[in-house]
Amino acid sequence: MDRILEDVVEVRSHLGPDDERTLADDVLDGLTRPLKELPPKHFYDARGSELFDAICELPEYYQTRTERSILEAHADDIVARTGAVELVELGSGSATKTRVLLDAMQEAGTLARYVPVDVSASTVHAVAELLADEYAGLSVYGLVADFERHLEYLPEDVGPRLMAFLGGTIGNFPPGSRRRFLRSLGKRLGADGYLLLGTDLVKEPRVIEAAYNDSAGVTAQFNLNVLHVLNRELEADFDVEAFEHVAFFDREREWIEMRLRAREPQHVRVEALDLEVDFASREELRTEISAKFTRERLRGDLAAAGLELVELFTDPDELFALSLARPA
Ligand code: AVJ
Repeated sequence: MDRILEDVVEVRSHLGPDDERTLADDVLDGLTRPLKELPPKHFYDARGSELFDAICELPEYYQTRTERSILEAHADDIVARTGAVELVELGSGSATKTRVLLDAMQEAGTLARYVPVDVSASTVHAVAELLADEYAGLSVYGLVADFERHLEYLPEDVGPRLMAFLGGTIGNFPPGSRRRFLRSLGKRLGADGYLLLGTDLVKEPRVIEAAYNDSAGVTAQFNLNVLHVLNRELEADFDVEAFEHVAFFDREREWIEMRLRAREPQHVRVEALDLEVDFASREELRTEISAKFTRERLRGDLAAAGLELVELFTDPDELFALSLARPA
């Protein structure tokens, strides 16, 4: 690292030995239920993150590029309204969208600090150094942490905070924990902070389903990759080829479900857990829900979390939304 950067970049890690247990606990809980289930966060090993990046480039997967276009159109407005001096970004990942906001803050002359939060230490270090180098005078406080459990480690705000939770990842939370999580974000906004929340919107099911059943089969690989994660991390012996990718829009709940369906009966051993799991023919394992929102649902969820919807930005086709909210 540059000598100069050492003064402006600080990275703290709050992941401990307990965090390795979450995969084991999730697998033990999830695979012994009558309706088998795994939380989507285990998709993202190195290969899974690569596959997700590839998904974002797919013609059918409109979310990423639409969210970016909304940000580009409204970043100045967002910065002007919030007076934000710092950007806290949950699940920072690759910094393309981050730059749009940081550019607007720099132009407004308010940019002071960037706080990326991610479970991947290498991601946080890389993005911290890159951006501290790119933006003169920017101080970076990186947090290697699980934003579902470690928000208490966020530093005190240094002025009006903009907390960004982009990409539509809030859709992975089932309705109850979604509201609980939003409430926990609200508590970390500081005195005059705002939340910037990205959500996919309800639309024609055909369009939504195509985004999770792409013709190149990348989403299928992404879904199946979680079985490779279990094979490697927990010494399981899933025959990955024996499962197929399933994704459909549940019209009543207004969410996408991704599942892995056993093509024929399967017996799986998870060595590290001393666990044996059986799948009947065509039995499904749910691997993700991805909720789609209406304005009413957004307003309702935010209100239930003690937040007031200040402005909702969307694209001309109303595919995706960026909500700006503050404590009510
Ligand atoms: C990262 C949770 C927003 O739900 O669209 C993409 C993950 N899953 N394709 C989404 C995902 C299948 C994505 N999120």
